[in-house]
Amino acid sequence: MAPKRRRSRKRRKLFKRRVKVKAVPRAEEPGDGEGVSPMVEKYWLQRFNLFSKYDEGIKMDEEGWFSVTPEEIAARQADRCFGGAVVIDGFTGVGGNAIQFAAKCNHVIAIDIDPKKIEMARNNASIYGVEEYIDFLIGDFFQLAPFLKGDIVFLSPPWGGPTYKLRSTYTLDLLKPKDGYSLFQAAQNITPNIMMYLPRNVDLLQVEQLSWLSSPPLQIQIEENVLHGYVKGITVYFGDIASP
Ligand code: MGP
Ligand code: SAH
Repeated sequence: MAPKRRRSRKRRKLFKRRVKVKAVPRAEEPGDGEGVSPMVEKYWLQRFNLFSKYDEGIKMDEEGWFSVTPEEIAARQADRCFGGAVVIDGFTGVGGNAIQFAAKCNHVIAIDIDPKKIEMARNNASIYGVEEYIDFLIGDFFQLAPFLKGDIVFLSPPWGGPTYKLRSTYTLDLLKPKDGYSLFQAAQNITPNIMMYLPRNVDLLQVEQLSWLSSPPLQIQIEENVLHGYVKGITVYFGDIASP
């Protein structure tokens, strides 16, 4: 069994709440002929945690497999929606987050630079019966941001692939295609209500500094996302959607 990940006392202090997420129990058998690559197999084994309706025709590509937000985590993030909220999902991927937002918020604007991801996200949203609540846009979030209006911006950009975890600390300049500060500024011009899904080894002091880019500083909440007893990622909430 893999060793539990341990946090320093300093990191523990930065977390206001630890949210446990119940995993979907399912017997797992590796390699059922679906032809997944060795790199993807580890994620395929977790497929029902990623999409509980995986067997109903969910479509994924390699980046989708290692980047999608597990369904129970995405559902928790979507709980931050408030009445009538329009959510902008700036990095939609295969739709893990957009689907859960569509189920709980008023409307979703789902953006991805890769047309194939948007095609897959649309297919996956239809399996969950929520595609009518989503506007899908193919484009670069940074170019589109000045023209977007919404109540919440959700940011789950590329972290540079699964090797993100090889570093002891993941700094915000490593986010793709632009650093975390540029990303945050682009979102802040739309709304102060921002959610960021970040690596579990992210530099939490840098994350806190993002809230200081506003005057007065934005309210901030940092949450660990735990699945099967393991920390999968960290969600940071800014503005009115952060719990005090
Ligand atoms: P992981 O660390 O690659 O997987 O990703 P796991 O199963 O924890 O592997 P282990 O070997 O560390 O035990 C954990 C989670 O992070 C994934 O389920 C995704 O939700 C998220 N994630 C990983 N990557 C590489 C990305 C990324 O590039 N972008 C986004 N938005 N999320 C990612
Ligand atoms: N939250 C998603 C996963 C996002 S992965 C899910 O749960 O499925 C990150 C996505 O960002 C990738 O699909 C990639 O194509 C997209 N991306 C990369 N650069 C982008 C940009 N400049 N604008 C919009 N999307 C971008």
